[in-house]
Amino acid sequence: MDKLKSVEEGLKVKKEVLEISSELISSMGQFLRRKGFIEILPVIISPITDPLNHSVFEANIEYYDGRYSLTKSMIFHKQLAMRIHPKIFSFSPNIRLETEDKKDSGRHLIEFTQLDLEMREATRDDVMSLVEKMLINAFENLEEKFGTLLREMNPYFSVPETPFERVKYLEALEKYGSDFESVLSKRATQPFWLIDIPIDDREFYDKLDSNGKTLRDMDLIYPYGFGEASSGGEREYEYENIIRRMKYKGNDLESMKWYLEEVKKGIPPSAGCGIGIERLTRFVCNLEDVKSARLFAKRPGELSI
Ligand code: ASN
Repeated sequence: MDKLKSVEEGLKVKKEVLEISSELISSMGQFLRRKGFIEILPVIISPITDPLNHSVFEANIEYYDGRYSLTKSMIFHKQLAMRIHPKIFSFSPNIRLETEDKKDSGRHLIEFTQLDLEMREATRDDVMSLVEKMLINAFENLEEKFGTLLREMNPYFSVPETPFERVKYLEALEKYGSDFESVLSKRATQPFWLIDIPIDDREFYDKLDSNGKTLRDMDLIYPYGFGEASSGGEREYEYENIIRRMKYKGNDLESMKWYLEEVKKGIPPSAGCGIGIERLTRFVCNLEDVKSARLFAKRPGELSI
């Protein structure tokens, strides 16, 4: 059990960081409510979850004759929720049992929370513009409540300017090579969007552009080398397209039958994204590792309380 960390490790988080994180959560929730969103309760276990675009250890629970998976992301439940309400969000706990090579990335926890939001009939631009306003509102509130303290923790803290720059994935790849995301993040002083991500680099559920190569999606990237903040996009919602995309990706159709049956009955078009709370806290507080951004942080390859 040499990988078992002590209780103290999980409790090595500054009180101020927790206060700032709490303020971020509260600001963003209030902002979304003002914009007509409702908060839905998160789904922790389900027979369906996000297949992701990279492999992680599976986290399943056998139950009677069936099997539940722990939520990797609430993407499919967000799409289904669109039948009931046009604007939803959830602070969604995600379990992704990442391999231990990600332990020192500074950005990975195997249990984390994302503010997952989804809007019916929306475009990628609608989501980007909403997120920009939501972050600016949250940063302004932080400035007001924690100004001096925040600047002590993070000399680079500033309320970002809108609109955030939009960088096309393939153009950046050509210009800066395969490490472009990290190169651009390190040289940036403002958050920016990475858009039009190629089909091979993302899951099947982000909508394919009419060019057949890139997706109608986006990642938000933090400056000063903090890297990826959020991913999202417009969604595939038509049965035939979803089946085609799943086959292209090699996803297991059988394990997704619950979702596919509902898609066949019809789900509305939508767009949305998820923003990692611990990464946002890390960025705002200028923390070296995301493990210092929450209580009871669990890093890849470790057991922790
Ligand atoms: N939350 C993301 C989205 O809305 C999905 C993910 O976390 N992989 O696109």
